[in-house]
Amino acid sequence: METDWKTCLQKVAGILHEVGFESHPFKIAWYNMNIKPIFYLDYAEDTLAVVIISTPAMYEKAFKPFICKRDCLGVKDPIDECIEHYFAKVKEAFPENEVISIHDYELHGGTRRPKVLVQTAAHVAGAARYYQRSDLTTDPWEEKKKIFGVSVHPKYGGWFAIRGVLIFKDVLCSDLQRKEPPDVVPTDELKKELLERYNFHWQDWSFRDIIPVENRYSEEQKTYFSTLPKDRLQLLNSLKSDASNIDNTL
Ligand code: B12
Repeated sequence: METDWKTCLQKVAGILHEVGFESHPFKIAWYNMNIKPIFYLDYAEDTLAVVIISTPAMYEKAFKPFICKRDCLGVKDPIDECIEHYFAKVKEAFPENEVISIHDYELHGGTRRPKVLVQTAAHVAGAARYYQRSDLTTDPWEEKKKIFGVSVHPKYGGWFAIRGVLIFKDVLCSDLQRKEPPDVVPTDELKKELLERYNFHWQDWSFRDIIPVENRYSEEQKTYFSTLPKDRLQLLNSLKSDASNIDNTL
């Protein structure tokens, strides 16, 4: 029997939302129409895809319990391992369907080109607006200067990450309605400020507070992310010794 896209979305949300993720659907056609052909996702236009965002709550609700339950040997990045665990959980819930997952960090061999442009995906899904220099009416930077674009979430500003996409290869969503991502950074002045903070001062976290937010990363989470991956093992060990982090639902 053909799977209904609405049922798919409900199931995905049921697995991910309680542990601090958001899921937003989009059609493959919406994604492909914005980008250069070299980045296309090669699926039928009406194929259902879902972009997965981690909110500030993911660290406490998914990551800490995951770390306490598993032996992370430092082979892979523990955050990546945790996200992979949850993506796998979603796939397991769809034994009848072919679900393809692409993580934000996956690159094509050789070219090192990202397999998915998650900022574009989150924009077309209406989840977080992607601000680029081309959005400014007057471009204030030197033409040759590389200015990276940045996504802003209506509730969490810059306090989130876009973890990847799930593609339901055999599920079509012809009647899915497109939602415009809210333009929460409406003026040229603020857009310029956002792009400057993101490109030149990203380490001070300030681009994340470009708009008032509902929730941001805890101090502990900030410490974790600002610690070099090679030094994170010690932090992880202290998390493990705190029994209050243990959750038996994994
Ligand atoms: C490579 C990479 C880097 C590289 C290069 C940055 C770059 N943007 O190219 C480096 C190492 C420098 C980097 C650094 C950082 N990164 Co980085 N990075 C990536 C990664 C893996 C790929 C980006 C990329 O190469 N894109 C390819 C280029 C060509 O894409 P593009 O510029 O968007 O161009 C497309 C659009 O313009 C589109 N397009 C054209 N017209 C239109 C119109 C519309 C309406 C739309 C929607 C699209 C669109 O078409 C183009 C393609 O043809 C992404 C994750 C991912 N898979 O997307 C994270 C990502 C962009 N990074 C992220 C972050 C947070 C950072 C850092 C702060 C470090 C960190 N991890 O904490 C710094 C900040 C940048 C800085 N000041 O240095 C976040 C950004 C989150 C956000 N809020 O936007 C991402 C999304 C990772 C994530 N999981 O959330 N990063």
